[in-house]
Amino acid sequence: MKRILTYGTFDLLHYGHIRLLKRAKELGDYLIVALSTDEFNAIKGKKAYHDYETRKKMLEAIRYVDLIIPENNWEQKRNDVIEYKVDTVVMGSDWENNENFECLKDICEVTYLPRTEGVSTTKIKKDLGLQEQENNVNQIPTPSK
Ligand code: C2G
Repeated sequence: MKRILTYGTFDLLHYGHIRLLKRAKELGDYLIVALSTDEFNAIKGKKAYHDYETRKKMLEAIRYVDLIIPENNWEQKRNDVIEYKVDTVVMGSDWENNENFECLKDICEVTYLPRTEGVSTTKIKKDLGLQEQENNVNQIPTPSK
């Protein structure tokens, strides 16, 4: 059984995340997702909309995901690979050549998959924010003639 491991925040789950998980699972038989905790997101400088438990429940509903473990820090990856007998670590191409993953190449394969263009949690938040502003503008009563 080929065991795959990937890491991420997976906030405001979107088709970029789903495509990553689908392709990662296609590389093996068992997919483990190390999900960033809220505390680790703070270290990463990220503020997720959904808390860890909610993000975990959403990932559990995805057919490609077999196990979810917490990602508490940058340093745990080597132990994760050993403890979960991981064959391949998979990440999106925005992580290509990142030392946090390159350093694992002596104990497992590391594969970077092309990132899905046109969608990101940041873009969703920004676009929604803009739409809200537009809605507010639309709600301003037009001056009576
Ligand atoms: N991703 C993607 N296409 C997108 C958005 C994200 O392929 N349009 C991939 C990312 O490359 C990553 C995964 O989906 O592999 C999860 O993305 P994030 O939740 O943004 O993860 P990130 O904050 O990059 O956390 O230790 C590593 C970090 O925990 C990764």
